[in-house]
Amino acid sequence: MKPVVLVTRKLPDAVEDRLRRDYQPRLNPDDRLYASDELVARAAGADAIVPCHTERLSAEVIARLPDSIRIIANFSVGFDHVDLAAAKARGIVVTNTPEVLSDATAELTILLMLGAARRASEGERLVRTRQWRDWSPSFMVGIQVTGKRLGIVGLGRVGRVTARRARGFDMEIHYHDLQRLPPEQEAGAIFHPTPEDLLPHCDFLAFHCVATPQTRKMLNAERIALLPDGAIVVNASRGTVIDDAALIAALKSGKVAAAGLDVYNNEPDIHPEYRELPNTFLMPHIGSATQETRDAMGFRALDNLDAFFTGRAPGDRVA
Ligand code: 8YV
Repeated sequence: MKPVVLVTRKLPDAVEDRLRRDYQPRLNPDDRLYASDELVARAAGADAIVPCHTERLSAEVIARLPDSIRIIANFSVGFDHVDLAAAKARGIVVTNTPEVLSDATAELTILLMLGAARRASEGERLVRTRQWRDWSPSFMVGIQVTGKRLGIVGLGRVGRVTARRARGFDMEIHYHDLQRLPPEQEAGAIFHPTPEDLLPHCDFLAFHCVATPQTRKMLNAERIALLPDGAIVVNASRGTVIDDAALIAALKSGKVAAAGLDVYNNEPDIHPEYRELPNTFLMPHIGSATQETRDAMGFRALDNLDAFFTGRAPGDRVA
């Protein structure tokens, strides 16, 4: 008997084809968002769940899952939406999809840097709303990216690709991580043992760290004060790393010249002031949203399922 797999969202066609071939999938062709009760009900009799970050698998939800569920194979690299301790306590294996989305997410990070620095939102709005009337040497002057210092919080898989791309703009790379990386991974990036050490060196600051209680509100008012005046902040990791009130105050005062954001606290109901500010460049959590990457994420989640159900260790086990 093929294992029964509850798939919470509509996945790419090629991924769903493979699911139909190898499993008994419960698909979501209308891509509706399942509330917890519905998710638990749909999991009845299933062997596995393939969720996205849009499903919160809290301890309370995990406690209500049927005993038949043996693995949660996430369609995401982030797993902050899953209570790993609760899953572990119930003997449920949890996996994620690392590596395959590093290029796409790093691309988006570069877009955030360029979009924020070169005032892309303002410029686009001017053209679209027919308010672009003339040109002058002082019109829409932004901040140049080339040759600036980029500070990266979390020089992991995505952070290292961002660093590589940023070197194409002759940027000097600084980073903070829990520990110093080996030289081949640093590739010349300058290590700072604490965020406080890193921040004064950041003309641009990019977050690529994991959302944990330790990184929650990592960018707060005290730390923003350590940035050079007119720094640019970008975030394609998780919204929780930013204290929204503090960043918004800094965007208003000009301490932070601009922000490029793809992720937010409380998505999609984000802090409303981000929308009002002229110096924000805002994307709707699309870091991994390319055809190639979404296919690869799905295949990676299925590789993990395949391994689990054929008695091998899934490559991307996180719990
Ligand atoms: C996805 C992401 O949009 O993988 C992640 O952690 O944030 C993005 O790639 C999403 O999580 C898919 O579930």
